[in-house]
Amino acid sequence: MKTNLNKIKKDVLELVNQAKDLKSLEKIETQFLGRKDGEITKILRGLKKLTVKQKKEIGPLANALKKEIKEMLKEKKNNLVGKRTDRGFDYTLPPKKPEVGHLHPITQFTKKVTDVFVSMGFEIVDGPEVETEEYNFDLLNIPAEHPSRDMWDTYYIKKSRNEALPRLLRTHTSSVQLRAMEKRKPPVRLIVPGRVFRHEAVDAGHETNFYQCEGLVIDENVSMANLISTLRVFVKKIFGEKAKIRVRPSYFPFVEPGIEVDMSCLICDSKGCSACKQTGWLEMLGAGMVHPKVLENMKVDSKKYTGFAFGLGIDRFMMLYYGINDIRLSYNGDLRFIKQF
Ligand code: FA5
Repeated sequence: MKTNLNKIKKDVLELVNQAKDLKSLEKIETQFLGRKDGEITKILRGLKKLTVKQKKEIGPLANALKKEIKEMLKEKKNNLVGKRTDRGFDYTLPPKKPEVGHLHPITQFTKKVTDVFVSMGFEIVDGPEVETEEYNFDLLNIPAEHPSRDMWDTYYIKKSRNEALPRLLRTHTSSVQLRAMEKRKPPVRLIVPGRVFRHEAVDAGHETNFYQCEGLVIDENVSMANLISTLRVFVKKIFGEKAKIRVRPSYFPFVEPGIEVDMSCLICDSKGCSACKQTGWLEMLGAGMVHPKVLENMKVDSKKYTGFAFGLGIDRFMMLYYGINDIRLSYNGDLRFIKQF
C-alpha cells in the first residue's frame, strides 16, 4: 500500500509537470481525487477494511498525499492562469473593469465658472454655434466691409441654393447677446458659456476652437465700476486672493468704452513662460459698456438704461487654474492628459 502511495505521488508529479492547460489539471484532479473513482479516494475508502495498525499507518499517509496533490494542482493552476495559456481565455480571472469616462476638463471648468456667476445672480443662456452675420457682426455694430471684422478671422459655411445670407461659425459668444434680448426686457443679468471658432494661427495660447463665457448686464445706472468689481469678485472666487488683474483700455465695436483684462500668470508665477509669451500676464477677457447703438438694436431705451458686457476665454482661465502651459492639450484627445482631471 505504501509503495502504491509513492507511485501515485510520482505519477501525479509527472502529470502535473506536463499539464499545459486548466483542462488537463481538471483531469488529474478527477483521476486521483475524484469522489467516485479517484485513486486516493479509493484508498481512503478502503481503509475500513484494514487492520487497526495498517489504518494508523496508511490513513495519515493517504490524507497527507491528498493534501499534497491539492496543493500541487493549486500551484500549477496559478502558474497557468498567470500565463493565460488556456486557449487564450481564462474564466477564473476576474472580469476586466469597463472604462468609465468622465466630463472633459473644459466642461468641468465651465461648470465652475457658471456656478460662480449663478451665485452672483446671473442667468445661463444658450445660443447657436452656427450663426448669421447679422447676429455675429451687424447687430453688434460691426457692419459689412468694416475693418473691425478683421479682428475675427471667420469660418464661413458654404451657402446652399436656397440660402440668401451667408452663415458662419460664431467667432464669439457676443452673438447671443442680441438673441437673448429678443425675449427679455431690462433688468437682465445673463451669461452665455459656449464654443467659438476662429481661423487662428495655433500656438500654446491660441486655438481655432475654444470656449468663451459672455456676460451681459443691463439695468438703470449700471457703470464701469460695476463691471470691474464684478470681474474682480469673479476672479477672486475662482483663484483666491493671490490672483491679480490689470485693466487696459481696448476697442470692441459693440462697447464704448472698451477694456481688456489680463491676469497675472499663475503658471510661472509671473516669471514668464510659453503660455504668457514671457510677459507674466495672460489676456483673459474683453469687456466694456454696451454701445448705445447695440442697446437700440436690442430695443432697449439707451437713455434710460446702461449696461456692461464681457467675454472671457474659458480655456485661458482653465490653463491658469490647473497650471496647463499649452491650450492644445485640451483638444488633442490624449487620454493621459484628460484622465488627470
Ligand atoms: C471677444 O471675443 C469679444 N466678443 C469679447 C467682448 C465681449 C468684449 C463683450 C466686449 C464686450 P476677444 O477676441 O478679445 O474678444 O476674445 C475674448 C477672450 O477670448 C480673450 O481675452 C481670450 O481669453 C479668449 N481668446 C481669444 N482668442 C482665443 C484663441 N484663439 N484661443 C483661446 N482663447 C482665445
